[in-house]
Amino acid sequence: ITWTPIKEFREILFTQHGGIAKISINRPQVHNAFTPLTVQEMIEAMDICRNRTDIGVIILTGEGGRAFCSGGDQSVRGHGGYVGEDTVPRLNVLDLQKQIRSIPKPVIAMVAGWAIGGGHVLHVVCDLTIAAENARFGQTGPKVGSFDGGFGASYLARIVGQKKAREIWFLCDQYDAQEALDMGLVNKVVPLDKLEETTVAWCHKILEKSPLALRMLKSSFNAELDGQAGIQELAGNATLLYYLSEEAKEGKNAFLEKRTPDFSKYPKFP
Ligand code: 2NE
Repeated sequence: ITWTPIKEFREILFTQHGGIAKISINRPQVHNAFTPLTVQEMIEAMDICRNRTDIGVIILTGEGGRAFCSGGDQSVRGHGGYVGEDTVPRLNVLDLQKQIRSIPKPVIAMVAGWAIGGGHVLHVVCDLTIAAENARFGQTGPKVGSFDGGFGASYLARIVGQKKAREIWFLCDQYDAQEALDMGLVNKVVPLDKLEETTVAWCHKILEKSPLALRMLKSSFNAELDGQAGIQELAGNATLLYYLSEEAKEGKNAFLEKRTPDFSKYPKFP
């Protein structure tokens, strides 16, 4: 599989294969722990994916085959957050989580090795997860003086159930790929050497489908869980569809032509 660079970054790789974009954390020496810069770069890459009409699906992963992501880089954890070159403490991974959920294109976590702590939450918020047999999942928050009570707790509980989610956070145990599959935390487990090939095959299946239907479905799944923000996303898609109609265009055209709109020919569906 040939991946063509989209944009150069310092702590991530951002590449493309046809309609598939791949965002890969490139800090394998620390099991792809993220700094504020890593996250800022992922946010920018995700934004590019959102705006590029030729991109239909996004793979989120980590370089090296030994880790997807081990969470926030503890060596730059300061007073009130993770500290980058500007010395400002941040938890900008929370913005990335929201972005992954709201981008109107499927995001697939491709997990080899560790998906731990804030790295585990990143795969949780992706739409789908494909795991290699060497994948290991878990939270460490209460062990290292942290927690994610947002999507990391409530959305995790929606996926694996309340009892299991509380076990994951309270015990900080690690779970292998088969255990993750059994609890519905991942969609598929494959040998490590088949991970990318399988993920790309899933992407191609998705790319064959109607992008608007996928978009509506993603926001529909979110709407039930995300309250007013979820409804806003779903309603935004309704507006998009309405703008495509002749009926909506009649309203705009009448305004620009300084006449009364004539909606009489548009049906009042039962
Ligand atoms: C992932 C795990 C279990 C792997 O263990 P092992 O034994 O296979 O590897 P090792 O030797 O621990 O790690 C290899 C190198 O990567 C560094 C290690 O310090 C080590 O460096 P050297 O000793 O070779 O120099 N490394 C690994 N994870 C790192 C990290 N997160 N930050 C900085 N360096 C890291 C084991 O490595 C582990 O438990 N890692 C820590 C996982 C963790 O606690 N992550 C933070 C959770 S909190 C969080 O992510 C968060 C949040 O809760 C809320 C908001 C935002 C973030």
